[in-house]
Amino acid sequence: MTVKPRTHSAHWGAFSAELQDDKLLITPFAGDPDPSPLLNNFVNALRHPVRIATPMVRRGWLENGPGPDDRRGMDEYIAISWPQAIELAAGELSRVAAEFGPQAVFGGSYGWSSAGRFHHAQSQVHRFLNTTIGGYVRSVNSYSSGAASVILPHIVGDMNEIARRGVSWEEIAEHSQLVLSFGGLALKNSQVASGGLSEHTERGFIQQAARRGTQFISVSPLQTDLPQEAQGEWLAIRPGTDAALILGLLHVLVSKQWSDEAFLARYCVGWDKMVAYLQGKEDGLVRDAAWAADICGIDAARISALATELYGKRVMITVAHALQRAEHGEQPVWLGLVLAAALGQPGLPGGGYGYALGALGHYGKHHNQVSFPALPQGKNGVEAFIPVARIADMLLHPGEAFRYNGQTRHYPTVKLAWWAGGNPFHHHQHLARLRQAFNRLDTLIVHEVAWTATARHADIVLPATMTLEREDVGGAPTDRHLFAMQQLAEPYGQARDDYAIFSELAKKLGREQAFTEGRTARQWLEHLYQQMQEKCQQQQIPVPDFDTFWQQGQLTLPQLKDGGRLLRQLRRDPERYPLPTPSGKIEIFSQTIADFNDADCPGHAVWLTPQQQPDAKHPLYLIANQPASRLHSQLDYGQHSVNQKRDGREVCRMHPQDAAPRGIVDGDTVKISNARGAVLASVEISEQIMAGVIQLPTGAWYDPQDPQAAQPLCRHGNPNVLTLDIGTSSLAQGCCGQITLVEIARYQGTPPQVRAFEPPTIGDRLVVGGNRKGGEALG
Ligand code: PGD
Repeated sequence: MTVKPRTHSAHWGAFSAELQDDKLLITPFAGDPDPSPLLNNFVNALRHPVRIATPMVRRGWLENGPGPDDRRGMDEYIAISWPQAIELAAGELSRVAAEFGPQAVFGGSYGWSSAGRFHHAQSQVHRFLNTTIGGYVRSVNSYSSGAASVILPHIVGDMNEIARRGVSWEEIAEHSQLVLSFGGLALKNSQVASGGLSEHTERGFIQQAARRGTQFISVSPLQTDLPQEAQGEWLAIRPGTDAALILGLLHVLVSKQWSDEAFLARYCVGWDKMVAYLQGKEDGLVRDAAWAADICGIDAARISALATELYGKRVMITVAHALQRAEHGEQPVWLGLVLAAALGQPGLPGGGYGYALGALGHYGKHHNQVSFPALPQGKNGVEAFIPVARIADMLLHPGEAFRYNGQTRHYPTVKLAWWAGGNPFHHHQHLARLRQAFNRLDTLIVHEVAWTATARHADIVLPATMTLEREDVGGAPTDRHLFAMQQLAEPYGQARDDYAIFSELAKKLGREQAFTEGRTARQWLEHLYQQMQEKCQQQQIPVPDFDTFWQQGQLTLPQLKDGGRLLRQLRRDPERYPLPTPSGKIEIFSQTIADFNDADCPGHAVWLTPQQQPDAKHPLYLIANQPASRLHSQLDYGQHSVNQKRDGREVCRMHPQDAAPRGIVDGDTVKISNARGAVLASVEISEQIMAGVIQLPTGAWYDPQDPQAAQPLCRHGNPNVLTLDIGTSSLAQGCCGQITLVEIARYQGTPPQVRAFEPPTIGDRLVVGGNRKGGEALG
């Protein structure tokens, strides 16, 4: 089949795609100065055998009916028709809603799905559940910034303003003298942005800044977290100890009287309490450079020298998302801001604090004057929610109390979970525990493009189209280009768009009009576009009509250059532009947080020793960070991702000093293990990682050799087998997926074959029996 070039967009870049004799050819958007190699993950994806071709139902669920079942994750599936699937799924939703109410349905459905704004799967799930059964148990915050999104509103008033709308790259390239980056600025992270990213400009700006003389210092266990273009310095730090380092730096500034007392008095509250803590006024423990050195592994002289380098310069402090995906992850986020304040930098051109700069392609960009609207989600009548990473706790401990942002709440009792556009067996921690948690459900319904581990745990699997098989509009508030995502290929097998699936289900439930409002998918695109067009007209921004936009394939929107405005305005006039914090100032001490009385997040930033400490059994840190070869787990079977694996396995990195005593050499298959399980990976020996640390990126599809084992072995290299499923603190309850502790050994014998991309067993016989309603419907 041959199809002429069509415009399209992904979270990792805009492109045009064409089919030549069934071969997919991708050409990056001509305006992108540094296109992402992730585009190559599309070339073999459309007709890959791991795609899901028809609706499926898990045999155990069909035979025994809804209910807890340990066979999830290892059962076979039965292919069913769409009418059967719609009947089963709608029937089960009705049963649960009638017996237990919508508060027994979990519809958080966390996940990035695809770039199109209309077919955004999570919004579709929410709208469907709101308009059909009146609501669902939702989740709040994200796996990306679980801790930061709760702490930042308390201390600076607004997360968006300090992150997405923070100081721009343009300003940094022009003004910053020193960029001190905790967690680095790796381009593998800024190559993606939810909704789309048409211009990858980070490399260029870093290059431009370095040429002008900006000094870059990256504090990280991994040298590769700072792009070569920065020509910067790598300060290797023990994982999870940045808070201690920053306290040590603050102590030096205070003792040398280099802290900007005028700034601290006028624009901040609580500096006196921080100084008392640094000096150990209450507990006798002085948090000086020597104290910090013992914890973070950077020697005291270097910490003092770093403070000297910072003093008197235009300094930009950045703290990566990764740092707060760890025990007490709130603390480095808070301390990064305190350090910038102590240096008197917030609000100066190219100075201050950029939370998560470089962690995603959104940050450091300008904002569109008008954005493309989201699909309206309707009203959720259920009050219960969980912090997103507490999913397993909720399912394992219904009714139990938990702390969140100063409140004591209780986990709801959930019977049915509906997931579209996410992969919990990629994004969650301690996967054996997650499996136990999902096994408690009556029913798990999943819409997926391909047989991910999440789909393999589902009771009803509904095959979804992938982005290239449908129409949508791609765009983000930080991307000046809006793209018509034109359909390139027919859906795989019987796959349907999430919207089509939900429309059919809503019809079955007698709520079609409420869900669809009488619109086809194309009519929704036109409707949403018209809403944007009206807003543009109000602001005298010329935009073409929908048909012209669709034909042109793209549109350029005007942008506001107002990055960093929150702190710039505060600095200009704190009375006129107070921060949206209780004091109107930067809260170095927060009375609100102090009054929560949670020992694991007191009223000012502190160093708290994590419960995970290296010991004889697990002497090495494992960093489970974002992958370079794909977005999360998406298209792990794609060409580019597969090409970076070795023997089909994910590659981990370790230092020669750790490899030699274990007899490990480059290219070996290794087993990385701890009390929660083990994973196999291929090893690369590298001096770009500090000794005592192993790095294994996330995103290799979970491929357990023994799915039922309490400590499973993943043949493919998914590090979330090993990570710990606890909250960052009682304040935010963010995920702690970034760091854990492990041992590593050479794999003895012939390693088992990776089977992650083979579909599960599909049964050829429909066995209808037991006591279930669904089976009767199929009979
Ligand atoms: P993705 O792989 O993007 O991961 O977690 P997330 O669940 O978002 O999953 C998206 C899924 O949606 C894919 O399986 C894809 O096939 C499917 N999909 C794509 N398009 C569609 C569609 O149109 N319809 C449907 N129905 N499905 C679709 C990411 C999460 O992981 C995030 S954001 C972060 S930041 C966390 N990072 C870490 C980490 O650093 N370390 C650890 N250990 N763990 C993490 N987990 C988190």
